[in-house]
Amino acid sequence: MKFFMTVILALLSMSTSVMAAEHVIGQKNKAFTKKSITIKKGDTIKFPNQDPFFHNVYSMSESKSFDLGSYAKGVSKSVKFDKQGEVIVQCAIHPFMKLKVKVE
Ligand SMILES: [Cu+2]
Repeated sequence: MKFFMTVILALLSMSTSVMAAEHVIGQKNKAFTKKSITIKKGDTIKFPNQDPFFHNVYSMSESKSFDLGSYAKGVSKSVKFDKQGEVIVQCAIHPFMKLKVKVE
């Protein structure tokens, strides 16, 4: 009985990790490749820099604040969104760059 419970718990934890999706939003031509995105709690967004200069992706939103630092072309960093809410993502180098992430 205990063995079956262990198996079931293992399967449950596997299915939740499979359900968490990874999204990709690049920085190209001084803009995010999407203006807004709706994701699920636990999902991850990858932010590859596709411009031949630096970007610095960050957010000061209440439900998720982070600063990925400035990084060059070809480099990609990811953020896991573990709380529901609306997150405004910006670039510290190009203040007009804006991405709205809705975490459901
Ligand atoms: Cu930038």
